[in-house]
Parts: sequence; C-alpha cells; structure tokens
Amino acid sequence: MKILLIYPRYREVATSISRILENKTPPLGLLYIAAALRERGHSVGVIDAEEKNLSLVELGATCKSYQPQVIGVSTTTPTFKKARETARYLKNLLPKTPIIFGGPHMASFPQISLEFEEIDYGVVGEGEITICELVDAIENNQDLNQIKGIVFRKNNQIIQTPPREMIKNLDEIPFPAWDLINIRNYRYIMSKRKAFATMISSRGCPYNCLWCDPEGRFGKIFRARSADNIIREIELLYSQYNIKEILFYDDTFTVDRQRIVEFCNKLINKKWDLIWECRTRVNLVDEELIKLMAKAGCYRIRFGIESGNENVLKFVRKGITKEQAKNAIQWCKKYKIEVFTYFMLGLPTETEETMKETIQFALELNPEYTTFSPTIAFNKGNDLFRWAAERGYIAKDYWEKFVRGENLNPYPLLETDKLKKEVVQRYSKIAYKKFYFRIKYILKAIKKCKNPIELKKYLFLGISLIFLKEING
Ligand code: B12
Ligand code: SF4
Repeated sequence: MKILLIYPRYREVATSISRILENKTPPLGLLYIAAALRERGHSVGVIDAEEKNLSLVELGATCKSYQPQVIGVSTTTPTFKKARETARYLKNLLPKTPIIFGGPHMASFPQISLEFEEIDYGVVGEGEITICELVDAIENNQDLNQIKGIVFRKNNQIIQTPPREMIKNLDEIPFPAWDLINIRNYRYIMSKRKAFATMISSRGCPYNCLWCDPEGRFGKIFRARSADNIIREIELLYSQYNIKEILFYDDTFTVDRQRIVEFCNKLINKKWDLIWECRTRVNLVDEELIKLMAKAGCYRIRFGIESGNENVLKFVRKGITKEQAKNAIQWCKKYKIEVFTYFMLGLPTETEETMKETIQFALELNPEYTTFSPTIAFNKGNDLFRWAAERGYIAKDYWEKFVRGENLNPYPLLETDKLKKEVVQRYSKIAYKKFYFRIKYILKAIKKCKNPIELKKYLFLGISLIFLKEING
C-alpha cells in the first residue's frame, strides 16, 4: 500500500522554552514506523510539517499530490489538538483515506481519542509490529479484533484490543528510514556540529520517579540494542550521511554498564571523527565508565537531579543522593565531559526553603547547562498527577477534558495550598538569573563560543529566559 506518515506542526503548543529554542530534530518514531512498513513491502513517504513549517493548506496539497492509501499521524498529548486539526483537514480532502494515529499520546488516551471521527484507528504504544499488522488488515479487509495494541470504531462502538507485547529483541527492528527525510534540514541549538542525527539505543526505564509515566514511554522493562547493532547504525549515518554527532535519546543510557563498555570500546576502535551525548542517572555512572565514555567521544551527559533537598528526592522516588550527583559531575569535569542538569521546582512537599536549596545545589555543582522547570501535573498515568488529584490540586478528569477539546492548558503547573504556582515561577526565574548571569559563567561561555552567531544565540536564549512572561517547562 502507499502510506504517508505525518509529523504535524506543533510549535504553537510547545513549552515556552522549546518555542524560544526553535530546535528541529528528526521525527525518530515516525522513521521507525516507516522502516517497518517498508520492510513489509509498502511504499512509504514522510512529511515533517514541523521541520518544513507547513501550513495546513500546504500540507494538504502535498498530501493530495502523494495520493496515499493510508495516512499515519504521530502525536503527544499536548499536541493532540493540533494533530487532530490536521487529521480533520486531511479527512475533508481525502475522505476515503483511513487515518491512523500513533505516538506517546495514543498509549495514554486510546479510547477518548477515537471519539473523534477524523481518526479511524489508533496504534497503542510501541508501533513497529502493530502498524504492519493493521495496514495488512486494512488492505485485506480482515478482522481487526485479532490485532493486539489497536483501537478502532465498529458500529459506533470504540473497541480496544488487548495490549501488544513489547518487542523483546530490539536488534530485529530495522533502522529508522533516514533516507525519507533530509537530515541536513534539522538543527539543534545544543549540537556542536551541523551534521547530527538522533538515535535511541534502548527502550524503557526500570526506575520509578513520581512524575514518570511508563505508558507514555516504553514501559519499565529495560530493553537494549546490542553494541554491534548501534555501531552498525552509526556506521550507516557516518558513511552515507556524513553524520559527525549523535544525540542519544534513551531515557537512561547506562542501565547496562557492560553494554556501554562494549559500545565505547568498539567505537574507539573505529577511530571515527564522531562525538555524542546521552542522558542517564548519576547513580549509574562511575569514574572508569565516564573516562571510557569520554575517550569514545562522549562530550555531554544529561542528568536529571531534580532537587537539592534529600527529603524531596526521597519523596519523589528519584533514587539518587546529592553525594552521587556531586561525584558524577566531578568525574565528568575531570574527563572534560560537559554536564547538563535538570532540576524541578515546586515538587510535592516543596517549600520556598527547599527550592532555595535546589538553586544553591545547582550553583555548587556548576554544570555547563541546567534547567529549572516548574513542576507540571502532566498526564493522568503517573503518581505525581494522582497525588495532586487526590488532594484536589488538579481535577481528576483534567486530561480527559483536555483530550476532549476543552480549552485547558497543556502544561498545568502543580499548585498546592503551601506553594502557589506564581511563587514557583518566580523561583524558576530567580534560579535562571542566578545561574546564567554569573560573571564567571558568562566569561566562560563567551570563551567557549566558536563564532559571533553562536554567541548571539546564547545571549538571545539567556535574555529570553529572563523576560519570559510565564515559564512552563
Ligand atoms: C526527543 C523528544 C522530543 C523531541 C522530538 C523530536 C522529534 N522530532 O521527534 C522534542 C524536544 C522536539 C520534543 C518535543 C516535545 N515533546 Co518530547 N520527547 C522526546 C523523547 C525524549 C524521545 C522521543 C523519541 O524519539 N523516542 C523514540 C521513538 C522511537 O519513540 P516514539 O516517538 O514514542 O515512537 C514510537 C511509538 O510512540 C509509536 N509511534 C510514534 N509515532 C507514531 C505514528 C504512527 C502513525 C504510529 C502507528 C506509531 C507511532 O511507534 C514508535 C516506534 O515504536 C521522549 C521520551 C521518550 N523516551 O520517548 C519525549 C516525549 C515523547 N515528549 C513528550 C512531550 C510532552 C513533548 C512536548 C509536548 C513538550 C514540549 N517541549 O513542548 C513536545 C511535543 C512534540 C510533538 N511533536 O508532539 C512526552 C510525551 C508524553 C505524552 N504522553 O504525550 C514524552 C514521552 C516525554 C515525557 N514527558 O514523558 N520531544
Ligand atoms: S529515570 Fe527518567 S525515565 Fe526513568 S523513571 Fe525517572 S524520570 Fe522516568
């Protein structure tokens, strides 16, 4: 079949910081879906409306000229309304073409999403196997009840089939269909080189942070690609697309230490001119590992540290200590790996005092970059939302209403009777000012900037953060 996969434009509903940064990174999930469908023998196209900045009319025209037999759309929850508007527009243009929705949102709200007639089918969760079975069934008019992990309408009823098992061996999944986008069109303010690609080397995270929603991601069971499989994809990116930098999007890159050791050793042997960054946890690194990662080209690690108060860390089940954070960052500094930390403000049980401790801790750690995000009561599938809803801090049906189209904020800040959201936002601004407007920090940043354009970018970012009316993420 001829299938067109669409990544809708979402800029208008992105968080304030995302909007300022104007990053455009490849639609990895869609590229995986495209590769799986192609392997099954279908003809596939990808339109990234966000990267191309396409209006609905322009997207519609491109879509019409492609004449797809099936359309697939990727969406998260905050962007669902935009994705739905896109689907409605396309449905009017091509009324006979079935529209399938997938992406993290469909894992959280499969049934409510199907209340909208413009969406014909939903793929729930990990999509590679399910989409192939669904498209086959559409093509051959087969019984949909046999397909796991989908949601569809029949006789005015919404039917959800039993969940699809997670893919056990990630090495069996074909590499993303990189040839279906122009990788050179993407840009990212934090990348060091123009020619970069994104990759995901593992799926799932076995930890249990209070705000994390395993359904909206890849579950709690950690599954990883082998070192050889990752190296093979990098080789393809390096030799065919001249990619010189990889951003690993794994939730927690170093869960399996041995895999990373193997990966680094193989990468070192290749002697490629390649640098990379990843995200992990401070309790999952040690000096030896950091040293090896640096040798293998790792230039930045992102750590979620979240709070500078041990009690808050415990309450949110972060499973790390301040000591571990200090050690991890010290090792990174020693081996010249940049550190990007994430802190949250206004977490459950927080007070102004604990937020001050967080800011102080960030200054003490002195990473190269950090964010201080006000806590969002995001999505219904996590314990932070439940905690807030049980106490009446957010309506229990907030997200159901949001998905049904009520005009609610996609980033509702957590507000308790002890801590108002305005106070948290004020602290977030104070934190950014204190962190980024230190003379020592500015001088170091200027020294690091390779050219005036880069310097302008940083200045713009810094000033925007200070003058943002409302920081929501
Ligand atoms: C990288 C990233 C980004 C990048 C996206 C780059 C890009 N062009 O894709 C940036 C920084 C731009 C971004 C932005 C946002 N993001 Co984001 N992001 C991620 C992150 C860390 C990795 C995404 C990824 O590439 N995963 C790997 C791929 C393979 O997985 P996947 O996309 O989920 O795709 C699989 C399935 O979902 C499904 N699938 C996906 N699309 C489709 C389409 C069809 C038709 C089908 C059948 C199946 C299908 O099949 C895929 C393969 O199995 C995830 C966390 C995570 N670990 O996933 C958060 C995550 C996806 N983001 C999230 C959010 C909320 C956002 C923003 C709204 C926030 C913001 N900053 O404004 C925006 C909205 C973006 C959008 N278009 O909707 C949430 C979504 C939660 C939810 N339930 O909705 C996540 C899960 C993080 C979290 N908080 O839990 N994000
Ligand atoms: S470590 Fe990250 S991905 Fe894992 S549960 Fe915590 S927040 Fe979620």
